[in-house]
Order: sequence, then C-alpha cells, then structure tokens
Amino acid sequence: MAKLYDMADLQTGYGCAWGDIDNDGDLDLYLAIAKSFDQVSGKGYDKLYLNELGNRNNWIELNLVGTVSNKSAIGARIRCVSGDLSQIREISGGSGYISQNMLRAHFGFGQRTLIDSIVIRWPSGVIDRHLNVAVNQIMTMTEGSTSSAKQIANATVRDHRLYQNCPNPFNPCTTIHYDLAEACQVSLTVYNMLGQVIAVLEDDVFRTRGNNTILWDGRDQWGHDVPAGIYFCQLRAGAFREVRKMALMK
Ligand SMILES: [Ca+2]
Ligand SMILES: [Ca+2]
Repeated sequence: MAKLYDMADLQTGYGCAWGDIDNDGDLDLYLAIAKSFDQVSGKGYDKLYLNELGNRNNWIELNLVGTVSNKSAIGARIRCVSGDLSQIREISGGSGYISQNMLRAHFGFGQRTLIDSIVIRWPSGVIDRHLNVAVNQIMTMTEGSTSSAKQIANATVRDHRLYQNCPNPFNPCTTIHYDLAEACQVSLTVYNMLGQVIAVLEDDVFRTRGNNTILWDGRDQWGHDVPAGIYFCQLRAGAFREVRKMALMK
C-alpha cells in the first residue's frame, strides 16, 4: 500500500502531522525527520506528502474561534450529522511528538452533499448549532455565533422549553438554554433546596420567539460564590413553567 502511494522510503522520523496545507479539502501529511537518527541514508530532511490523487469525495473543514473559551478552541467537540452518517472531532492541542495536526477539524462525507447539523460544544459549555450546511468549504465558526442556521432553528421552535443546563454537574459556570414558541415575558430564577431565590438570570423581561442562552456564573444575587449543592432553575414564560435540577460540585 505504502509503495503504491510512493511512501515506502525507509527513514527514522520524529513526528508526523496531518493538515490540509493547500486548502483543497484533502489531508496532506508532513513528516519531521531527525537527521542524526536517519540510519539508512545518513541524511535527514523533512518531507511533505501532498495528497494529489484527486479527491472525488465531499468534505468540510471547520476553523473554530473561541470567545468565552480559549481562542484556539482546544477542547471543543464537534458533531456533524449527514443522513445516517454521524461523526465527531475534538480540537486537540497535543496530537504528536514535536508535531501538531492542524487545528481545523476535517470531516469527510463521501457522496453526501448536505450536512443536516453541526453541533459544537465549546469548553465553556456554550453549544452552537448550525443546520443545513453545504459541503466542500472551509468555514470559520465563532463561539456563540448566530448564523442563518440559528434563524432556521428558531423558526422550527414549536414549544416553550427549558433544557438541561450544560455542563452539569458544573463548577463554577454553566449554560442554560431555553426555547420560546412565541414572544412573551420571561423569568429565569435559580432556587436552592429550601426554595429560596439564589439568582435571577432573567428578570421578567420581554423576549422574542426562538432559542436563548444564559450563562450562570455560580454566584448569588449579591455576587457571592454559592456553596456546592443542588439548585433548581425555573423558567416562567407567560403561563408556562418548567424546572431543571442543577448540581454544583466543588
Ligand atoms: Ca490538501
Ligand atoms: Ca489535494
């Protein structure tokens, strides 16, 4: 196999890294050769294997930019779903010895032409959803971005809904998502086990239809860090009520 692709030369190398160096949607391979360790030729030099076999499959590459999370989005997890194909990539800061794969996430889709959904879970707990994305492009996705995909998602909201906070358990910050099927007055309140109000995240404000995201920093209404324990988050939207249990662990 290696011979077939002209990669059968014997050398001792230190590291190797995958990356789409020429931005054409296929992964190229870079080898770091250690000169003093090359026992075959006595000469060592790095090698770049450009993938020029002709890629007929579809792909997407995602360049993640953190805003709340670190800028390189190290630790972010991406799930791409296209029909019956579901794939996950994680942005990693350490992929090899003295080498590093490209930070952009690469996905292959074969002959599929539409990505039904891309869900990015950022290290901060923020979750971004992008729907109906075309293949064969390099996209930059910024944390918390509201693309046209978000508008599509908002248009499909049919019920008021409070989602489970993420992460959960958490320390000290957690993100709370809720949907509104119609514009209304909204309150989002955190209570302790005794039913006492701990924090007011939405204070009887008017919100339009769609998905909303609120970050709770684990502080009470006076700015003090709250102790570890179970808390309850209640959404009130018009006559609608929903409660979620949240666990703060220290
Ligand atoms: Ca390439
Ligand atoms: Ca190529």
